[in-house]
Amino acid sequence: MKINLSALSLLLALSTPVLAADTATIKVEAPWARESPPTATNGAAYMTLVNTGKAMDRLVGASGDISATVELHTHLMEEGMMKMRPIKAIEVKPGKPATLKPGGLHIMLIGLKKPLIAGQTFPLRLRFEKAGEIPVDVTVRKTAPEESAESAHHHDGKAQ
Ligand SMILES: [Cu+2]
Repeated sequence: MKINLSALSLLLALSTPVLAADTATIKVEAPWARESPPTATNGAAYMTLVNTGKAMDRLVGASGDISATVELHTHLMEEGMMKMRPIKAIEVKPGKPATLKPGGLHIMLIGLKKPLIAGQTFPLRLRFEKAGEIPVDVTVRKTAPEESAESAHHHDGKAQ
């Protein structure tokens, strides 16, 4: 059987979407923040960072108008207590998504300028060492979004 290689490679080239965003090697999946009570002064944003490139990248900062300050945080066990600590960067390795989620890594929104209301979105700008600045729209939700499709079938009721 003969395969026309040049036709095949042309086909592959055509099937690759040519979008500016695709030149970035970082994909931000499902950015969300939990709804805050009206009195809350702080909030947190969560998401999954996927590195589609070949080299390690690092999230080194975030900014936005939603709060006075935006920091990268993690949770640590200290003297038997879970505590939040600012960190300088979050590593995003190829093939190993970094998951920001409640109780773990998160983007801390300190000094909220307005309450986070479910159904609304707000913009954040993520700053990566290599991929540069990536704008995202963070969706405010009452609960964490459903997990990705491959784990969804494990849930027969509500995802926790
Ligand atoms: Cu925090």
